[in-house]
Amino acid sequence: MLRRLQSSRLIARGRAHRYIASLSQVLARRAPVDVHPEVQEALQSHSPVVALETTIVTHGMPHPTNLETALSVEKIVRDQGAIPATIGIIGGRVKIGLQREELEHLASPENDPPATKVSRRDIAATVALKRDGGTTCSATLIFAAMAGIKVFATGGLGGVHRGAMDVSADLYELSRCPVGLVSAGVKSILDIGRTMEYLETLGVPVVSYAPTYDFPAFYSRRSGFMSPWRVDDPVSAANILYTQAQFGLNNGAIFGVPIPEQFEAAGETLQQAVEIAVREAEEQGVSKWGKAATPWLLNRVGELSGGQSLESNVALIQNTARVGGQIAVAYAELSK
Ligand code: PSU
Ligand code: MN
Repeated sequence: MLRRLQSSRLIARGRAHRYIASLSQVLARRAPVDVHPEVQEALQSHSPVVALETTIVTHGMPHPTNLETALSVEKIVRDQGAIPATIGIIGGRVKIGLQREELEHLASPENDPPATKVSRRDIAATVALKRDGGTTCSATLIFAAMAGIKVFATGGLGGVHRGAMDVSADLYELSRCPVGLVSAGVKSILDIGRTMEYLETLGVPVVSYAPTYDFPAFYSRRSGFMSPWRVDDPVSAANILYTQAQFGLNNGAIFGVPIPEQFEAAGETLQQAVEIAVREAEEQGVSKWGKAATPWLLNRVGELSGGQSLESNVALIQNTARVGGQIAVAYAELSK
């Protein structure tokens, strides 16, 4: 009985699932992974941990806002009673939890060669060639799942791009990493309707963490597309993740947390900038550069909006970090 209870706890804590090796297996194979001592201690004692990505640092925001934001987000996670694990790759070593100097290094605009933007496909090459890498949601989900981290907070995730056949790897990883991704929704640089349809096909629940079912659209609180589910407290969100774990459903879930209300007005202006940027990207054939599309669009929206997009971006990720911290605390409570 005790053994059965223990194994059910292991599953709920994300230790036992089929698609991704556990951290102990990976370490036993002497893969170049370093776990921050504080994160390791939290994982061992089953304390709440929140994963954070680094593409937002290397490709999503200009210096020094990228560094300031990453540090502030770590602090917000701590303020909720959880330990932040910012994930990235430095000199070919995967870091689960970055030291301050490592974060400063990734955030620096002067790295030569610059850090790569890493999704699943780029992990092995970045490690083998000893490069630096900012992990996207997709790669961050993989390392979070490996470590048994159940909650991950970010700003925006990727999705189905408009028109072109460009579907973010984030969506596939959500279908095979049992991690709750807390984000402010997807940007309207994407086709939000198709992104939602595709997530349904992949079996990934989309949950609005809001008073309405409306799925948030990053700069704006509502996209006009309805999520199938809605919660507005951390315990309900954690319960969904816990139930998925109990049933051995190895997929993740998306929690869409709308940007704070005071940024709603800016959202309308930003929407116009997004429309212009998407048109320009098509005209200039940006999609030929593959993974450059998202960073290019983010940067162009920033230019067109005179920096207003950056202010909204900082506010919304701080908000998802707060909610992510709370969900992680609630999850740890459930799996005790
Ligand atoms: N959307 C944003 N900001 C970001 C990203 C997306 O508003 O920084 C980053 C995230 O790391 C996300 C990645 O996982 O871009 C998606 O890139 P792609 O569309 O190439 O999959
Ligand atoms: Mn893409």
